[in-house]
Amino acid sequence: MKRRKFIGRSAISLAGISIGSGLIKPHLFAMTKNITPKPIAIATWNFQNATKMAGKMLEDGASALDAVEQGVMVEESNLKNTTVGDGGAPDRDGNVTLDACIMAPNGNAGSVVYLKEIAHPVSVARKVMEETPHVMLAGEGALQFAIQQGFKRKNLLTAESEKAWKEWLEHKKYQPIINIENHDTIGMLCMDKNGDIAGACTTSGLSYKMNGRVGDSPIIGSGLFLDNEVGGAVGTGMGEAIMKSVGSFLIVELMRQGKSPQEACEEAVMRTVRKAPNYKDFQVAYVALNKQGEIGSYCIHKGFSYAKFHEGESSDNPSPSYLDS
Ligand code: SD4
Repeated sequence: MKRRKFIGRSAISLAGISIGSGLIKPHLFAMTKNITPKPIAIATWNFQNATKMAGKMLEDGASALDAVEQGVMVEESNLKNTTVGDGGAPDRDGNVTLDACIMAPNGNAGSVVYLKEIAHPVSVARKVMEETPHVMLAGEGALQFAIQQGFKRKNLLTAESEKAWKEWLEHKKYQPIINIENHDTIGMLCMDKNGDIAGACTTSGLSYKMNGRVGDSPIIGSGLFLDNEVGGAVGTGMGEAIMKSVGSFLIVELMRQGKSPQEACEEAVMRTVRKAPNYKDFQVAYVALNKQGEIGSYCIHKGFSYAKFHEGESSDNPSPSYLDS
């Protein structure tokens, strides 16, 4: 190979394509830039109480894993939030069933699906991750495990949720509501002072879903995925659409290939838009964070935003959308 050509190739290699048989990943360059990571917490929707809790913990030196768990627990406890944790809307038969997952910087993951009567499913998911050889526990087994771990049973159906469900029973129209009152499933990503990333996602799923239905939120790769070398992504909206495109995994892999978080979120939403003829009937939204602390978000319908806590400041950040409404 001529010297000039070789130099040309080397330059491309250093820009992140390849050297010899090895692959140089773009993020490795950024990591060598001597950046001091600034802790950051982001979450789907305007859940600023949750990102504030997590962000302040991170500033005090907490790990991303502890911060993300405590952060989403704020919404699991919020009785006014009828799509997460305690007070979540029931399925069409009146059961409140919760889905949640958590991922650690080392790639470990835990998840619970169709969990009843436990107010903090994210903490049960963490126990699955840390105390069992498994990733996911479902239904009765997940409940038994939670009780063994010391979690207390509780009736999660509030009087308000029961009333709304009984009103729904009168017409039984199953229609996903786009941007339910602007608060919804919480998916959170945190980066701590070491630059390590963790994530969590927790929900009661779609209101009045079929008994037994599980959505994207507890599915590693769908509602949440991260790779501590690259970044992370979380999704919210119509879980069926997110699962069919394995949206969060897709975003992380696109970032690994060099796309910005924004470009990666846009591509993931477009996969759904291109494949689902009825995409106008539901919302799908993603928010992503890369290792350099860059954030991206995109959704089908206007109205989605993400909460952020960074350098002592809390904000709500409206997301660009594919449709104007
Ligand atoms: C689900 N993705 O169970 C969740 C619900 C949600 O906006 O995020 N709704 O499908």
